[in-house]
Amino acid sequence: MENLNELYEAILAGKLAPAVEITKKAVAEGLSPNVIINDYMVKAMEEIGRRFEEGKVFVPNLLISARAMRGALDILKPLLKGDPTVYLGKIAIGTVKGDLHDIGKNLVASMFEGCGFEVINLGVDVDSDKFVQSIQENNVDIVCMSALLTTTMNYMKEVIAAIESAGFRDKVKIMVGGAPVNDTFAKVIGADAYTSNANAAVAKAKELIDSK
Ligand code: B1M
Repeated sequence: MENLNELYEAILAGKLAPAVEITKKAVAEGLSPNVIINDYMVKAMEEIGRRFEEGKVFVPNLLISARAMRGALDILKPLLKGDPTVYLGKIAIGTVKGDLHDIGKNLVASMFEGCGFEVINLGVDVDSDKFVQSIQENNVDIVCMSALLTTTMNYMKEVIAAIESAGFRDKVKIMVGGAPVNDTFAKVIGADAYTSNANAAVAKAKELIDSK
């Protein structure tokens, strides 16, 4: 069996080619994409973040680790796809204004797609108008917002206010996530749910669709 600690080390060191190669081998050996993602890839991103916080590494290190993580994740994405005949509903997802972090958001989007949701990925640095427009034009069931910065998470409240003043609050469920966000914050800003990871987001989205 492939030694996946090498995948952890490759992402931590920002080595794209080895990260991709090890992931391909792990897949060929039948390892679960969820284990590869959660036990090695996400852990490496957490560690590079910790080192950044301690001043041991710098923004370029974050960038190359993110590139290695994305490359490895691209190998796994097709495997997250589920039964194409299942349709659970439509989700618009974006990282809020001022925030460029998209690895977690894209992971959540891929899991949604894999589990039978149609996903409109609005990208990063998404303002309230764009969220409102996505509801207007695409008839979405759930709006999901992601934020990784304490300085951008508060913008989620503005998006909810904009959805309310556009008259769509009763039409959509609103979910929020990202490292600095938590359940209390979600309640305070008037979101319908907070989830801490991609698997929990899928389970909660199914629950919210059932309750509509
Ligand atoms: Co940034 N960064 N970064 N960064 N970065 C953090 C977030 C930070 C915690 C690092 C640290 O100091 N330890 C820190 C934030 C501190 C704070 O606000 N308290 C930080 C900082 C400070 C910054 C800059 C300001 C640095 C600078 O320029 N001086 C700058 C800001 C740029 C901006 O956005 N305007 C910046 C830039 C960057 C890069 C561009 C270099 C790069 C991002 C590349 C990219 O995404 N394309 C980057 C990276 C890579 C990180 C860390 C190291 C890793 C983030 C990541 O990808 N994690 C991060 C440290 C950390 O998080 N520990 C850090 C892996 C990913 C799978 O997890 O995104 O948490 P995550 O997603 C999870 C859950 O949160 C959840 O599910 C996902 C999967 O399980 N989830 C949702 C996420 N969104 C969801 C939405 C949902 C539900 C669940 O909707 C329903």
